[in-house]
Amino acid sequence: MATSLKNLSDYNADTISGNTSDYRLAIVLAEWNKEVTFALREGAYNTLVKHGVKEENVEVYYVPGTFELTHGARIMLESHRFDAVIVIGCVIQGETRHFDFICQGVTQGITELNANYDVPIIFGVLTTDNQQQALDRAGGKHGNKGDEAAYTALKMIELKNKF
Ligand code: DLZ
Repeated sequence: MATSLKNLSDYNADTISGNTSDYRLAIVLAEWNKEVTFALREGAYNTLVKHGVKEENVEVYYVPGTFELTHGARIMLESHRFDAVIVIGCVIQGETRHFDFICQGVTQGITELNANYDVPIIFGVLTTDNQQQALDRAGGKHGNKGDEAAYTALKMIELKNKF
């Protein structure tokens, strides 16, 4: 796999240039596979704060599983209180096709929200074959996907603020 040797959380922090102290973000988090999703939350939260977002301007909300992230994100959008929403989940392949339905459902759901609302929703969802692959991407040898989600959120707010 092309990314297997890469720390996925490498990004150029110098490219963040907006006035991040004013930014307000929601993180919506699935409690399913929480060993992984809580580690992703830490990555996202710490990266936002490291780049100047005020701690009190980052709000974290929980939903039971990744499938509920779409509705959780929609609640955040309808509140009109946030500049970006980060959704965090972890779907691990099991013995049934549930994996496919959850992945398809959340991908489609978040895509539709992104197309129809004014506020960016960042997709911090891991979809892996096993738990080790997920842990490798939640603060392990492949970095922390939560860091990337936070960076992406800042870049998208910055883009929107240019117009
Ligand atoms: C049911 C289910 C299964 C089998 N696997 C996962 C998973 O790997 N990751 C996850 O976040 N959620 C899983 N869920 C729960 C669904 O996301 C959802 O919460 C339930 O289907 C109820 O709508």
